[in-house]
Amino acid sequence: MKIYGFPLSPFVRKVVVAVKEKGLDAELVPSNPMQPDEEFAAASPFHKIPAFRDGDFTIADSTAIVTYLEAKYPEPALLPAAPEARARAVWFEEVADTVLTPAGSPIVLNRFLRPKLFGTEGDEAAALAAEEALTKPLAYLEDAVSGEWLDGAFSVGDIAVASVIRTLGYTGWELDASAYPQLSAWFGRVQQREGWKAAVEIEKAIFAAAMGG
Ligand SMILES: N[C@@H](CCC(=O)N[C@@H](CS)C(=O)NCC(=O)O)C(=O)O
Repeated sequence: MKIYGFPLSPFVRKVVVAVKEKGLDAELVPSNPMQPDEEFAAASPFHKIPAFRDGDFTIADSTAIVTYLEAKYPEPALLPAAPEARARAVWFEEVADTVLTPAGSPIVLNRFLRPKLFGTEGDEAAALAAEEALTKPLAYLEDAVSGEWLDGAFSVGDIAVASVIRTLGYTGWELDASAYPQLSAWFGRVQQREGWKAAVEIEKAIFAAAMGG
């Protein structure tokens, strides 16, 4: 199996963590959506990361990839069986993908990508506005944490939300434990999972290579 992408992307990390949570192995092939090579482009028609290959089968989009993994390797489950629980796992995945990520992306762009990778100046006002925009979804998630995970059993929802928080961490942004104590404790538990730790090791190796060692 191959995953195409770069692990700064929370969508890419979601897939890498899902693979490791399932005890599988996949090669993470560094792929740049702005400079797509042929192999990556064949798996991702719109050049978005992540994309995925398993033999002759290719698919793009983190949710589609996790859907494939879940169907092919059902255990351990990342989507619970009960209809309500499954819907809520997908809901938290969507909160991560469609609410948290767009709210936080100006922070990543202006405090990390522009100054550290593109060599251009970041717009700090946009980053500060994004910090403000994050407060509503983070407060929602703070109230949502129930028991050990976001909703009953550990699921793709936990992976997706934690993946966004880790991406924001690259910018120096930190989850404020005094404002979000439940969510901070939950994030600590996610980070202790073997699947997460294995994915972090892959991520570190890719970053080290990309940053020149
Ligand atoms: N819904 C997609 C979103 C993927 C996505 O937007 N990835 C970004 C990187 S975080 C990307 O490839 N951007 C480049 C582009 O849109 O051209 C998924 O879940 O995989």
